[in-house]
Amino acid sequence: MENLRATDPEIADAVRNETRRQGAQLELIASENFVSEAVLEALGTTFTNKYAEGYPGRRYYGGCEFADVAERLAIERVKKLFGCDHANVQPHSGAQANTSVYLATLKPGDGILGMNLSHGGHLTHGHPLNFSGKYFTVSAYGVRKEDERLDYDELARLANEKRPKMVVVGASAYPRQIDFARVRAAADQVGALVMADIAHIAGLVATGLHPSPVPHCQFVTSTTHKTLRGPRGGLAMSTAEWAKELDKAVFPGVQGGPLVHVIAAKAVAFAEALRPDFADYQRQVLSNAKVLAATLQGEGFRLVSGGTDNHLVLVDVFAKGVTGKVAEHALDKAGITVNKNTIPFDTNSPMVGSGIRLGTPALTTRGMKEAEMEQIGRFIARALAAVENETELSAVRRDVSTLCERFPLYAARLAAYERSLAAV
Ligand code: DSN
Repeated sequence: MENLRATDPEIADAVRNETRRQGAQLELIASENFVSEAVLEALGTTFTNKYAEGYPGRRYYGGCEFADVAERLAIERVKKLFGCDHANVQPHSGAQANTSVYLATLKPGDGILGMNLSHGGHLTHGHPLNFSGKYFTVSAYGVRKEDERLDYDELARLANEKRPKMVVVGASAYPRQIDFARVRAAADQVGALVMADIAHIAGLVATGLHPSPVPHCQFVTSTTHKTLRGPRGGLAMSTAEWAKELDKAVFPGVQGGPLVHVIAAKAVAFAEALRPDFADYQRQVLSNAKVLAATLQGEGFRLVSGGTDNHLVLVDVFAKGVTGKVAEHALDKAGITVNKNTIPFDTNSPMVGSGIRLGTPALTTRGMKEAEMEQIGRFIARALAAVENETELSAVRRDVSTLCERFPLYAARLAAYERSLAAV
């Protein structure tokens, strides 16, 4: 980072410190991951200089021949990964992908039926504070109180009663598999379209470890940076009949120029996801989540829905007398990064929450396996039993550091940063 150091030492320092931080703590945020060096290289390229409004072969700017190469490769690889008819790789984020689908299909005031955020859904699925909740008439389904699993009967009943134009399915804090065929059947009763947002589970879907929504939904959206382990960004897929409308909605409907360097990095990540070792990685993500869940249960924690079928675990810490907010803070002091989360039927506000959400994608990328998950489950239990005990939190932090040192992250990159900054 010689140039960065010379031009902007403050940012160089922040980059070095962030790289150190990622390696020195246990990253359990379910929506995060660590991209490969190849993805990072593609992100830091001259493609960032290029305007390429339009699509491959029909751009509004000259000089797009290599941007076309990158975008065509990204599209082909998505189609191979998910078996979809059509893919648009330009959305800057998952929220932009969802916005584009709404723009392609709905008019202001139309009805959407989405999953309640506090039951595990997402802001863009109709939350009142999000544009989706302001521009559309929203009804929300959730999970059953008795087993905290998606209530497909309620979803079907609401679809019949509210007659939405679009049913949205997908979640950011739901630890179980989703039955997309059942959602489509409910939507079909009233002629509604279905959009599945698979941001969290995309890597599992791509490797066949979670049933695919593609055969059941007109639209499938995702981010590219969670289980899929690509750069931060979005992705939208559709059936052939909606391809034109979707593309028009992404550009010029919602966005201007695409981020070509990010599209190139997405293409690299999709190539990585097509390799057989990516399926091994996803299998390990699942196995690690199961072991982490079982360890926490063994330590007396209640898990929402009693366990996990995917990459994440939602822990009801309030049942043990600690709020999500306090738990997040204590774990942070212990070197374990998580996010507080509401749990279904929560009695605490979203800023406090009764739960914490834990995910295994990032630590699995780092090479950690079942034995480390057991160790981490015990670290979490120790920290949460001592949320006000600084001495014990520091002791857990030391144990966390010892574990982290066994699984170096971006080691060569970090060493180069250190050398470069030491030379100042
Ligand atoms: N903020 C993301 C998550 O953490 O799941 C969803 O957009």
